[in-house]
Amino acid sequence: MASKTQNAKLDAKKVLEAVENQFTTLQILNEEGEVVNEAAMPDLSDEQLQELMRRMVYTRILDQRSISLNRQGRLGFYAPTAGQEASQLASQFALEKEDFILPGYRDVPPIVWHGLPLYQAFLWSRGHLAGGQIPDGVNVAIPQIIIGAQYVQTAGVALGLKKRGVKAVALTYTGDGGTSQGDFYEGMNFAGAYNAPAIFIAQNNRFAISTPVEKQTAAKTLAQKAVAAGIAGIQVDGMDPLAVYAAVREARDRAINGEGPTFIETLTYRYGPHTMAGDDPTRYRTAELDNEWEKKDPLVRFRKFLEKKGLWNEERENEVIEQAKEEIKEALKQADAAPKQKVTDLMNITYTDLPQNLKEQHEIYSAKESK
Ligand SMILES: Cc1ncc(C[n+]2csc(CCOP(=O)(O)OP(=O)(O)O)c2C)c(N)n1
Ligand SMILES: [Mg+2]
Repeated sequence: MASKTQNAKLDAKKVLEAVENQFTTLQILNEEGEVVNEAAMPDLSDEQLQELMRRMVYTRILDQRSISLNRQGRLGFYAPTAGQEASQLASQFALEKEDFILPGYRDVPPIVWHGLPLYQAFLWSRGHLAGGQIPDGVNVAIPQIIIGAQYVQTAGVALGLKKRGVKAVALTYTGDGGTSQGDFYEGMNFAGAYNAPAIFIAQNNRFAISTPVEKQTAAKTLAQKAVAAGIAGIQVDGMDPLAVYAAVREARDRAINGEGPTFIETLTYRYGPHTMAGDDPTRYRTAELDNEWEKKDPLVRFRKFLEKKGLWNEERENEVIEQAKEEIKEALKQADAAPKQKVTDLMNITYTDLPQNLKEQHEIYSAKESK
């Protein structure tokens, strides 16, 4: 590692400003659904644009249903997603089936759209082991609860893909809070050092539970954290599905061409509480801030964009809503039909050969369970 020498006194402010000024926000669609950056427009067919909108509408309904199912005690852990549809779904949309996704706890929609059956996502929410048994050919991990841990795992998966010569990437999500964790830096640094085909996304929804991002870090952008890892970094408007898609698609192209990992900060917002476990966002967020972000809504701006092109209308949207409700109902039925979880099931899926100390417990539980 060669470095140039310099004798001038360190101008700390100038050094920081030079870095910060590089990280402006990529936007393609403004809040009115107008294209403001034709040059960055991704190459998507009319059908693909409609499909992306369909997924965002569907996922908003899934979020509403999941919240009410949680309140009825029919789902377990749930972290609301409304507001983050462009960030979560346009990023997944830019991937291919052979790519891997390593999600955080809020990123259930991207793994469902990547192939995890919805009923399994419901079982995962309930803490049922069948929720974590990913079908063959579905390249997703179950959502990570430990903040940032998936960044390290992603570096490993990406390196594995590279070593096997597979033209695919590993993509992971964390939040703004996640970028304060050691694992965040370790994962990106490792992937950079090994030039592994990884895409690291930080969905900056401005809060880590109740802690605002300004209190998390002195960095003016999260995107600039890529610099220290020696990898590409970009900040995108996370309420703009086209900007998110373009950034991820380009990151994917670079990664599979051997040009290394990318870190993407998406500027977004969660409209709901942190999780359904009882935090009250009105205690740490103002109504003004909520309103400001609701005006940026990804569904609203994408709908306007598509309507102007004659690619979307109310009827189409209602069809999607009805289909979503129907499929959610079916998935719930399927989740309800899963066999009751047994202690011996947990032992059986964890070990091929039970260790001595568990053999005895296995016998005790088998006897109880067969009654
Ligand atoms: C290592 C670790 N520390 C603390 C927690 C508790 N915790 C759960 S969510 C959360 C906030 C994370 O915020 P952020 O990364 O911004 O993601 P968001 O929930 O906003 O999507 C914390 C601190 C945890 N799960 N893991
Ligand atoms: Mg956050």
